[in-house]
Amino acid sequence: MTLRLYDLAAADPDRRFSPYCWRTRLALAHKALPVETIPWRFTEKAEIAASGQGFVPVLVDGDRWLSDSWKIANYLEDTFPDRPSLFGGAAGRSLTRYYSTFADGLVAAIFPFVALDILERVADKDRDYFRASREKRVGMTLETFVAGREAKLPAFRVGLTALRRTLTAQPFLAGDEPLYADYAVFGPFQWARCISPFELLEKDDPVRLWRDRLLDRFGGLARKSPAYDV
Ligand SMILES: N[C@@H](CCC(=O)N[C@@H](CS)C(=O)NCC(=O)O)C(=O)O
Repeated sequence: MTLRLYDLAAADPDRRFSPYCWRTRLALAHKALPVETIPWRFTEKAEIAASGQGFVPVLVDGDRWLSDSWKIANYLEDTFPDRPSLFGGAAGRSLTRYYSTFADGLVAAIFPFVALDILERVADKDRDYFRASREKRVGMTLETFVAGREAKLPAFRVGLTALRRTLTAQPFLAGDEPLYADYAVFGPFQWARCISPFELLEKDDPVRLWRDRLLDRFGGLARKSPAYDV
């Protein structure tokens, strides 16, 4: 039975922009598992109610409804053990949890650069919900939150130093070939380029070159998705 994935979409249903859904999509591709992706909007909570919560990714495997990208990655690893491993063993699984958590922090670090760009591109029916829920979260208007973003860029880029040094020494976080740790960290960068024309990474930044290598994986799965050339 084909797997189904509820995947966050903008007004344009082909513009998929969730950092968490991108992790899952690359994990499914890594395991060579075909998936039907279903465009989902923030306010379509009823469509994923069977998962018992209101966030995507939601993966449907037969009568099983799974949520949370980390749980889904573990489910895929355990359910399809004969397919290429996402973690590279038990120690790899534990270490990957750190990368996944680190990547959650990247989502928060990138949000001040892209918050208004998201607002402009979400479906009409999502706009009020997105503004209200995010302004409550950040404690100010999105306009104030994003103001002067260029000035915040140098500190953001310095914050990527450990990532940059690692990716200067080796092509992927997992070594010569990517594993889920790479997909987890890639998600926030793919989120940004799918929803915002703001240039987060300099063209010759090793982090950007690594991101671009991942864009080309799986027949260009992530590169083919609507995005900005930044
Ligand atoms: N911990 C979750 C986070 C998922 C998440 O935050 N998803 C966002 C989309 S990027 C969402 O569905 N938000 C719904 C909302 O804000 O109502 C995971 O790793 O899957």
